[in-house]
Amino acid sequence: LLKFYSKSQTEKQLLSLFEGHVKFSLLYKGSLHGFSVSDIFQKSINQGCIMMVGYLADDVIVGGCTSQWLRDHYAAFKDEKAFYFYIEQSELDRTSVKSITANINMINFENGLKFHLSKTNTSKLFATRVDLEEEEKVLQELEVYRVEDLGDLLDSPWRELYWDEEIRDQLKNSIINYKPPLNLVSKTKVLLVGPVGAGKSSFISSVGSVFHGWVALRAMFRSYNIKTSQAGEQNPLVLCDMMGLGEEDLPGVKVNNVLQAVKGHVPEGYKFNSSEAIGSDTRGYISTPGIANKIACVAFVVDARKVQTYPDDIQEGLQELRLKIRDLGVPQVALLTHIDEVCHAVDKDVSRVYVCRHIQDKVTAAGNLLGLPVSCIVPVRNYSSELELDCSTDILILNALELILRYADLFYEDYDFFKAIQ
Ligand SMILES: Nc1nc2c(ncn2[C@@H]2O[C@H](COP(=O)(O)OP(=O)(O)OP(=O)(O)O)[C@@H](O)[C@H]2O)c(=O)[nH]1
Ligand SMILES: [Mg+2]
Repeated sequence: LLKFYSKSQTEKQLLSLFEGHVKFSLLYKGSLHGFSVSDIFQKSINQGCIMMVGYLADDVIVGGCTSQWLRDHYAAFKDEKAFYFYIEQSELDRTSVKSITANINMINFENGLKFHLSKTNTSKLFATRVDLEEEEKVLQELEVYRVEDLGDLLDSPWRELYWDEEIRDQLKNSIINYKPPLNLVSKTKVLLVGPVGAGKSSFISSVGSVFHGWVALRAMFRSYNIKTSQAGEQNPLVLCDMMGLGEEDLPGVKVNNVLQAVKGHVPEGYKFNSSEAIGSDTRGYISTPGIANKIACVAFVVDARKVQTYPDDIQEGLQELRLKIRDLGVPQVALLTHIDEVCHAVDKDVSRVYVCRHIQDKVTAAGNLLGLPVSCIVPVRNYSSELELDCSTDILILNALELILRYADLFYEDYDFFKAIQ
């Protein structure tokens, strides 16, 4: 904001114009982008709620807000949330309006405030305070902001996590240095299970990305060793990918075949076929799996967008799996994916994940769906289309791995006990 105003004071006043928590993102600044009205339109269209802030001489600020930008430049439209405001001698004055009129030369907040282009000099913008019966005045600066509603954000996070690079590196190191407990196995096997398209394979490739490995994924039972250094050293953590659970008539893996994999019967590279039941006549079938073949932790992967609406057969399949896997003594956790697609604020900044009320609800819903306590469920954002790594995204992925490994260790620690009772 302009130099002659202390930024915090003006910003506070502007924030106070709105009822809930909001955040401003600058879309347009006259001195930067030029004072052309068509540029303002172009930059502001389809951005949701927009606030214009104009600076006149003598420290006077005039501005207005609309809850949606016009699709048609030549339209008058109703806007229940629109208002205009003046700040003069540090006093803020806000007036609600019911409608806005705009064309290529002007934007009119009812009969209060009017922004317009001079007919003679198109490189200048003007504002008129019509309600004060003032003549038009030249704008020294004009800023347009997108106003983001943070109303769904909690004041403090419901789960504490720190988001700096040091923490990320610590988490990374703790996973690089991980060793399975009790020298029972050299590798800890984790199986990802969940509906088709939930993000199982993406999670494995995201882990690969965090460690700068390279992971290619195919639709078969495959285990992925994560390379944790450029030298190609392999981590004792092995993530096993498989076909997703199918909905209704869609092809997908059946509950019994998942259990076969958990028990360690399914050979590496097995190509799932939704109609075939895995059994002793399956090629490469491991009839007497040792502890090294067995899965030490099952990580359910569910899509945050669908967690409350999965069809009955998926819900039943997940419940059945949970009970049967529990009886095998295999610990279970869950990853909630696609969180960026249920919360705009989280899409912009993943570190907001634990202040988003919406995502907290989804985690609770995932707990109900799977019959797991909320403490074993973590939200993650997979690297899907992004090319750049992001520290907070890394932290969530590493945090999920840490949870998985903590539970996998319990499998080995309790192994003798479960072997004895089976
Ligand atoms: N935006 C977003 N997209 C995701 C996320 N996770 C996965 N995706 C996308 O969702 C689609 C499905 O992801 P996959 O990883 O193939 O899902 P899957 O669980 O392996 O699916 P199947 O192997 O078919 O059972 C892909 O297009 C991914 O790019 C996420 O956290 N955020
Ligand atoms: Mg997959």
